[in-house]
Amino acid sequence: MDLNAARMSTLSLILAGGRGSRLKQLTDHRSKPAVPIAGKYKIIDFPLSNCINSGMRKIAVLTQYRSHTLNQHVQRGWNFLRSDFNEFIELWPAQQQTGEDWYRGTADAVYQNFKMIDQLNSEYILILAGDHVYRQDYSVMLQEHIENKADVTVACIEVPVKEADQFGIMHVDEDDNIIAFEEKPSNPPTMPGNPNVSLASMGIYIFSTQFLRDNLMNDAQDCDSSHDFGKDLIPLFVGRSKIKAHHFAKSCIPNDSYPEKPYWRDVGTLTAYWESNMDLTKLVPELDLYDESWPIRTTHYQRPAAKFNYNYEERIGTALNSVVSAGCIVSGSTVEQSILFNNVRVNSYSYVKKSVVLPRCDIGRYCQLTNVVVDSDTNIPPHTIIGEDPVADAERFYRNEDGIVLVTQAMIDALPKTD
Ligand code: ADQ
Ligand code: ADP
Repeated sequence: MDLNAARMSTLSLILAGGRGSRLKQLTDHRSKPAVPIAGKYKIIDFPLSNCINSGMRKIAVLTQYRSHTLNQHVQRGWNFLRSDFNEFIELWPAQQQTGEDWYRGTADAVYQNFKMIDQLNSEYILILAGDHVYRQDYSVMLQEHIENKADVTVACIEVPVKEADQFGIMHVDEDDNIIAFEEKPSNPPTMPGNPNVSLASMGIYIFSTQFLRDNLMNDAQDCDSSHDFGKDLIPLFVGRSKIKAHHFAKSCIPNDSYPEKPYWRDVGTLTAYWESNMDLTKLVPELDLYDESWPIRTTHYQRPAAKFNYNYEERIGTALNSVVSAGCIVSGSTVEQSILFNNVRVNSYSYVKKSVVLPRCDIGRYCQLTNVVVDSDTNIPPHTIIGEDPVADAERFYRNEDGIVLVTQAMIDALPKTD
């Protein structure tokens, strides 16, 4: 089968059902793939765009937890594929198809949809997480999977050993056969000859459909399984099946300025989320959102352009090293190294630094925000200072061990009223 036929015979499943509780109140009302990121996107726009750009255009998004804004986003912005060309993006919500249970884990989410999967007669299944920020050509990984005649191929990337307990960690031989795999090990093994780095699974898998079907059927019957790819299935294949590693560097779409730095982030924690937004305020970010050959798409609304009102007397009213989205007005205030999502207002004499302000927020006059993530639809009252006093921040808002403060409208509403 040539690569084009193989692409057409690949079904992409985006796992988008998890809560992502380490993002704290950001996932109170929405699932992690629906969390806004990088000024105008939602996290799920990255795997969806990668699929479209890779020519994998049969896509199902498996949803479960608090999926309203995710559904709305996919329905409104991602309904342009043509079913008469056999291309589609569908939402597959958990619907107790195999019994009483909702999706019990990532593998169970796929298992419960196998009737629908079988109807599509795809040779290959690409499994993706809905919560990673990166640009990847999945067809390069597919080609490797086919050339290797693998049962399953797992995408991998080198990560610092201090972060390795957050990932599935593997060992490979000189032919990239996976010879050991442990999910989130407390004592992560490092790569041979490099004690600072471990080889992590990116949670991106290509399966040959028949192999996946057989193994999911077995897993579903296993009472001891948590029905999770990383915890249960992938470790089981090691030593028994043809399980190969695919190095992300081969299929990453890099920024031309950093060809040696493949950019991939699992924005699992508040700090990782804040950092991946901050990455975009760098002079030349590693993640190139301006590369028109690999566009990241999203749902569009009609909005006016961003506006900046300068106070000539006080010499304030600008944004420096920042990403400012459509519909924003920065008025007589300073925004530095920050990301303003759409329709944000920053009012006079305020100073917003190293902060991420989600859609439709209003920052009142004389506020100072440093290292803050402001959830969408939050009105920060005038004279609010956040990021100066760790004790006061932790009392009023959510402040993590890295000093990142998360503010939501519910937290503002709970503040004692001052007249
Ligand atoms: P985690 O990121 O911890 O590890 P998990 O939290 O299970 O894996 O999430 C994977 C994806 O599946 C997410 O997009 C999530 O939304 C979705 N998901 C979770 N539960 C679901 C459910 N019940 N139904 C539908 N979707 C669900 C995984 C691998 C590791 C690997 C990391 C890389 O297990 O081996 O290193 O991804 O980030
Ligand atoms: P969240 O902030 O929860 O991530 P969204 O930003 O996707 O969610 O939007 C929340 C709600 O506001 C949704 O109902 C969405 O359709 C609506 N919405 C967002 N932007 C606009 C807009 N410019 N015009 C009208 N409705 C909008």
